[in-house]
Amino acid sequence: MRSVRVKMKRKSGILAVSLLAFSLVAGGVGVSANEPVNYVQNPGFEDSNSNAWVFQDISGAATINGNNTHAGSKALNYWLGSPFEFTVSQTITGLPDGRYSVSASVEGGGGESEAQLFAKDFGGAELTSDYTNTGWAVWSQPQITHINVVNGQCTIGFHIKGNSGNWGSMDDVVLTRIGELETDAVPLTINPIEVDAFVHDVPSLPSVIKAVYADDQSAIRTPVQWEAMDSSTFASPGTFTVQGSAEGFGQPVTATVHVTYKPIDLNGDSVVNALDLAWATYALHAHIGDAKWDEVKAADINNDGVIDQADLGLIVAGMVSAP
Ligand SMILES: [Ca+2]
Ligand SMILES: [Ca+2]
Ligand SMILES: [Ca+2]
Repeated sequence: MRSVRVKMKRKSGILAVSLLAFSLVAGGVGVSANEPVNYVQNPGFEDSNSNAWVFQDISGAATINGNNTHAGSKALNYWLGSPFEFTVSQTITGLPDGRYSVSASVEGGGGESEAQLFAKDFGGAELTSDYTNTGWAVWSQPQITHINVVNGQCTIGFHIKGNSGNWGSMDDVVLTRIGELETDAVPLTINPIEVDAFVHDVPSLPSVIKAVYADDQSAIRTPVQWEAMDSSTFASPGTFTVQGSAEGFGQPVTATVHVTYKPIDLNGDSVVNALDLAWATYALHAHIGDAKWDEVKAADINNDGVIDQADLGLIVAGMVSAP
């Protein structure tokens, strides 16, 4: 009897502390006591009939069920035997202005084209934490900590673009207020932008670039305008750089373009030899506009619209230098 009484006392003590934390935040003081408020509804997916989470999932890959839970008896799980894409999100309103953090526990087999925790619609550019699952029950905690809420709301969720057979799960989503709005600019790093192009083809530069926060590795994506490229810069093999300006960045961004001839292994057997030369010789004198051009254009190694001695010469050069 005594132990029961002690337990009840302790429980009511915890309740009192969390109510205090809630009333302080709700009152606009912005100070949380020991237990920060988690603003997410149904954060551990324990209620599978909850309307709190909105599914945009045409393929039906995602479900709340009892597989692979991080805590409790349910989690958000996904699997499909064909390529799929879905978003599961929740819009939270009534948030006091301030800086917030969102995190979740995730695991899975990996291999997705995209696996993201995201935060958006809070008055700033969408933020993502792009994560990689590394195995069954190997839980990791992606986190986004630069959510500066200025409009009283935030939409958080997961976006998964999966390949056939990909699977994973998410659980224990936490959105907490971690401080006042950030006033100082936080440095962002733009990952090197590398672009490959064949000679004479206009290099395809990205229209949006990704910039990453050093501390939590979360990222924003922002449109970029590139300076015009003179066609002479990609008329021969080599490397050159292009400058661009990205929204919200004081300094220019740089893309490095690697220009190469087209592959000389024409029959795709990983060896450059007389068979490839014969292939190109068969197509000799063909030029752009010919009926069979699409069929033979791979032999236009220097990509100038005609198959001639220059292309044969490049293949021979590759044969000579082959091990
Ligand atoms: Ca759970
Ligand atoms: Ca070959
Ligand atoms: Ca050519």
